[in-house]
Amino acid sequence: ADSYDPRAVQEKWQARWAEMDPYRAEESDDDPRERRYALDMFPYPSGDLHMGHAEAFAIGDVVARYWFQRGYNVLHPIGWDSFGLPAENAAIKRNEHPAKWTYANIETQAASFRRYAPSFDWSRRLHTSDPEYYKWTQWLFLRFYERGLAYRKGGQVNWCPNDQTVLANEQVVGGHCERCGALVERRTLTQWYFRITEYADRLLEDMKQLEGKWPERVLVMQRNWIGRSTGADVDFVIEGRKEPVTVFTTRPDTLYGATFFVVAADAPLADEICAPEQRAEFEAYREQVSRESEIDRLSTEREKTGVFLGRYAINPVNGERIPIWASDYVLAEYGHGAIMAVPAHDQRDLDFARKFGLPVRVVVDTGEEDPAVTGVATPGDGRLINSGPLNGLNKAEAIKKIIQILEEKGLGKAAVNYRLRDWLVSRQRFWGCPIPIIHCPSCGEVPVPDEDLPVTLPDNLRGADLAPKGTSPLAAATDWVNVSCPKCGGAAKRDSDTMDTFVDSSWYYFRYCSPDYTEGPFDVEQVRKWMPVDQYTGGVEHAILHLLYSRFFTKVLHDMGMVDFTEPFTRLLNQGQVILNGKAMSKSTGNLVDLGEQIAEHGVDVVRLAMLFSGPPEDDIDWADVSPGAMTKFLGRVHRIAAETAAPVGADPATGDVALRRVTHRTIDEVTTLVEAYRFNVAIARIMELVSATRRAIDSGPGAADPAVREAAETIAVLLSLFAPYTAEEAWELLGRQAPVAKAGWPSADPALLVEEEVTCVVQVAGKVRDRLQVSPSISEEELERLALASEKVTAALGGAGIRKVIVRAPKIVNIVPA
Ligand code: ANZ
Ligand code: ZN
Repeated sequence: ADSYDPRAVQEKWQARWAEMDPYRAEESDDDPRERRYALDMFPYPSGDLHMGHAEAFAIGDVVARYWFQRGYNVLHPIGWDSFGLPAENAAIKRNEHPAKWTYANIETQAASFRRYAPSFDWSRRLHTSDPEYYKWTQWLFLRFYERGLAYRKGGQVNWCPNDQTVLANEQVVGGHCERCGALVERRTLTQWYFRITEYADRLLEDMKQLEGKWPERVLVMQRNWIGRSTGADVDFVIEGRKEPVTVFTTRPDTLYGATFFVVAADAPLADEICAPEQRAEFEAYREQVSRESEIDRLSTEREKTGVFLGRYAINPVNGERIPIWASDYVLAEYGHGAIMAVPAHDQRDLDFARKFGLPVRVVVDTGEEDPAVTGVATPGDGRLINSGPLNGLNKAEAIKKIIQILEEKGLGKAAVNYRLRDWLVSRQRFWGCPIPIIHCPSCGEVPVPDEDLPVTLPDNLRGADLAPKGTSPLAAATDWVNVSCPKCGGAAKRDSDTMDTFVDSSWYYFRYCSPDYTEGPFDVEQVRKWMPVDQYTGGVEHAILHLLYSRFFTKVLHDMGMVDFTEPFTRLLNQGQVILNGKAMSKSTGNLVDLGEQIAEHGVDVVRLAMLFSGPPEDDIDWADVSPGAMTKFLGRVHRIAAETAAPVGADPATGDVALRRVTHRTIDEVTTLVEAYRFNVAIARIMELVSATRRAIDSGPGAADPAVREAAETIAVLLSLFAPYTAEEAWELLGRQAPVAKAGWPSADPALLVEEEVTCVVQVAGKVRDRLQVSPSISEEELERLALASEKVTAALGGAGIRKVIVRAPKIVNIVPA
């Protein structure tokens, strides 16, 4: 009887659902339902879907399906993030165009999605590599350009020698390329940037809207990435230089303790001011520094290195002459690329001072031992000493006072600094969105006119044409790159770089609101109705990059008057990873489970349920620990209950067994709360309990013809439809109901059935009834024993005798046998 095979019903329902198309979002205002937007991070089409996708999309689908059941007008779209390097690498290897590999993989994934059956509105499908989409990526680039938010500048950039392209700072992890792991080099190149730093304050400030709705750790990561520091800019005169040099410090209170000055070895300033007699040494050092990663440079563990530049700076408050050094621990691109060094109170400065024999002067008495002796800097609070007008003040008072003094004398001012840098968006690769700019020898940078968009990629390049050469492969496509200038008509060249694919993914969720719109990137009216996204589900690997960029785009669109909100994603859920045997899955080590094989073996419902039942959605799932067999059995029990249910459709449940009805309604109540709190694993456990109770009611209770059994069976089907859609649909049909179960409507719990009933428990001592307790029918044996032993009447009956044995039959009898 338990021979239900969840795989057997998949094809039947997949075809029927495709016909019914039940998950269309309704655009019309005639639809009175409240709108909800459930968004999943869209996939990159690298091969077929994998276990990670299966988990993420199962989680996102629970939320969307719950909203469908609650009667909302739900937008739950799907698309593909389809530009990117892997397609290009595959094309080079196979001597093809990247589009071929890309769109073939998209079809494979789409077919797998159809089988996996998330509640998508397929009519809104988009691909970022379609000209209909990237036309608007280019349009947005041009709007950014007009607003001064897209600009080109020369400077030091991260260069991946393997991928032969630049990388954003965000794409360098521990000094290595995020994609291929190669050691990243620094190169001086002219590149396109988005001025995200202009939004640093708002990106921080608006996080208030996300408190309690986004995972705290994501907010912390964003905050740290933006890295706001407050302090002061202080101007130091350099002997023999007209312009003073500004330094940023978070500790202007320690200004009297500055005993030397350090310039980033790779900053132009170091090169400019280096004295002739120090030049050879400096240049050798600078060469060494150019090969170091930023992480290494900032490490406090490393031994300090540097060279004296043969020049001196003047401390603006006490006129002291301090030597100027070049070192790698000061970064060219942070603050002003130069610092005042206060070795007594900053550990890196102290390490440097001790290495090169520079003086250490304590200016804040923290009560700790002399840093010059201990080698340990004292960054804490204390009383200011050796500091003229600051003497006697504490740190906060001294900071305030010195800023006031500096501002009065025009020697400095309060300042805020950010770790965040502008976003480098140009890539020297083919398979990306072309930058819609033309370079004209007479007019300079000329935007491609809107009416000429999209600038499409050439489709005649193959294999070796796409190989990385250090410049974009597009530069070599002469037919494509040579154009006439839109302004003067003269010979000009297209910009041959393409955009970082994170640009494509920064606005796709707007496009879903009106995917076929031809008048702009999106229909502002539709966006106003659907957005912000109510629930965004995806991996924590996007905690910084994608989410920060999307937040930035939204704010720019807000400033352009195109949207009326400033944060795109109201709630964020980061699912854990699917691992195996305690380790990340990986092709190269063979530690891998194939989703297709799992589905072929167990069926979609079992895979989904196993994912969702294994733990809270945020936790990692070790596939070695899950039990698909148990899920198959459970689904079999659901199926059998539906098949055996004998009360007719519409039978009045009020005439049914009250005990089972209580379990049913308690389950509805609890599952509702649990789903809303994303505790899907516990919700499934509750449904399992209801299944057991229903089984008992059929076998040894009121029987299959009781209307309460039908009520329970229908409830099981609807609740289960969030987690195991195929079996739920099949059960629904067996119960004589009309598909789709997904829109059956969420049941509501009858409050009258939620009130805990009580039963009387008889407590006996040596076979004689001594007390009667009113208890819950579901009380545990332990709890009941505790209550019985606490009874005064029992204590009196025992009369000081010990206890030999307690026999508990919850909830009705406790029998105490005295010693
Ligand atoms: C003097 C001083 C005294 C500092 C002291 C700290 C403690 P955050 O918090 O990260 O913003 N600094 C400034 N520009 C730098 C650069 N380009 N590369 C490396 N270090 C730089 O750090 C600001 C502090 O880091 C600044 O405050 C400066 O050192 C250093 F007891 O100035 B401080
Ligand atoms: Zn021109």
